[in-house]
Amino acid sequence: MFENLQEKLELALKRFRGQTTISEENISEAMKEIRRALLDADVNINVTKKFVEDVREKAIGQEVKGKVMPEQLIVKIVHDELVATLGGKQSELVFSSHPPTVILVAGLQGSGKTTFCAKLAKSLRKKGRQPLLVACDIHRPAAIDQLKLLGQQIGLPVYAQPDLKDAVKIAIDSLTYAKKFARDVVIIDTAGRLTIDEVMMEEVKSISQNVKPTETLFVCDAMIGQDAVTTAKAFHDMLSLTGIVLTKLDGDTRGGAALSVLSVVGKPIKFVGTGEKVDALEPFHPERIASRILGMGDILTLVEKAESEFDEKQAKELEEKIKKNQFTFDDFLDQLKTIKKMGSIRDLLGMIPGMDKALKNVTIDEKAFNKVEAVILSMTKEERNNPKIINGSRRSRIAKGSGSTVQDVNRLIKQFDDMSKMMKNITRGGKSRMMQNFKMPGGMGF
Ligand SMILES: Nc1nc2c(ncn2[C@@H]2O[C@H](COP(=O)(O)OP(=O)(O)OP(=O)(O)O)[C@@H](O)[C@H]2O)c(=O)[nH]1
Ligand SMILES: [Mg+2]
Repeated sequence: MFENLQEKLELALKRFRGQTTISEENISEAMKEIRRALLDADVNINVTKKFVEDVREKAIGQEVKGKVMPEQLIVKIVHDELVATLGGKQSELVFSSHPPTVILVAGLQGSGKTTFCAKLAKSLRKKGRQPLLVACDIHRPAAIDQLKLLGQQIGLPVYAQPDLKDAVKIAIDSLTYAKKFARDVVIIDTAGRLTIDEVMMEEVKSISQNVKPTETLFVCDAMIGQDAVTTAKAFHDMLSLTGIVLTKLDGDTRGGAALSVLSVVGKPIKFVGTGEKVDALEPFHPERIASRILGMGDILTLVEKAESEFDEKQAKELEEKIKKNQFTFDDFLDQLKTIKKMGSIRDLLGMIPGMDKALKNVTIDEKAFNKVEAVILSMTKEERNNPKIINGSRRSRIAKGSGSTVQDVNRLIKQFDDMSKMMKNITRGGKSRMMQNFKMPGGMGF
């Protein structure tokens, strides 16, 4: 995420390394580079100007006291400015005191609206809400089916009227349906267009006037950069947005949209999409994103991801098994699946401070887990429960069955062995249960 910006900011800030004071001179040079870094990342020119000015003002006149080095001081100032530019505090979703809460989702074609609706529904359900998805994109032929399929995938209802060519009526009817079936959050997916066009704007405006949404979220493809922000402004003028959703942050985004949107539109980013899967949604925390931009990692998000995927009861059972030395390949397989649900391995590792940079030129085989899975699945139930019986001939059979080599199988069994021992030690050490689970696959070589 934002690798380029990260790299350039780091270079600019490096100027202060080894220096003992902050002077007009070193600030001037560094500010030039920061300015260039931001403009290269496609940050809006006014936002860039303000950013640089604010940092300069705060940095000049700062006394370097005690053990604090100029570099640390300036990194802190830039970090704080990034946090402010990104919105300061996290801006949470607002719920209506008279359910259902209506969330209207709008944006340009292909920005990720439909995917976001499903992601949001899934995450709200996890928090105990009862969402209803509403298919109001009557223009693209397959749009309704796409939402229905996503609904099926996450096990949530989708309200649609495939034969009705009136998005406004569908939206109004969905509210009646929601009340009748006690759905407390209604998420309305609307049609997208290639550019802002009047017919579409009128349609979505009319939906908005009729359903009076609590939240109107504009879904914005972060890959498009600040152009997307200009569109967001046009939508805001028409719909009074309450928040922005930045999607495709997992791609090669330069950061322009993220850093410009608040100042241009005046509305906060509430969520970011970090992948195609329905789990790839994160609440937007300015502080954490700022840390990521500065290569400081984002441990908090990592821990939250782990916590949301690990089931307390399962973890307890697992702990017992580990204590009794009964941890099997089947348990291991379950753990792998949980980790896979958390997202791409590179993204996860990148949240550990310093790792993003360390991994820069390292290729991570995202499919490494699949290979491990294939090997385990080629074992018989007995072998999975009691790895000790896996002798030479069994190993070559497993290798053949999984399309891998005997060395791969040997390595996995060895790693499994080492890991079981390591886990036993950790359990004895009494660390938090969640972190034990989380550490396990770390033993798997990637
Ligand atoms: N990498 C990545 N892809 C995403 C993300 N969100 C959506 N996509 C992909 O972007 C494409 C478009 O997503 P949709 O959800 O259909 O977008 P939409 O805005 O509903 O599109 P229209 O209804 O045609 O206007 C799909 O291939 C999604 O899988 C994301 O956060 N990251
Ligand atoms: Mg759609």
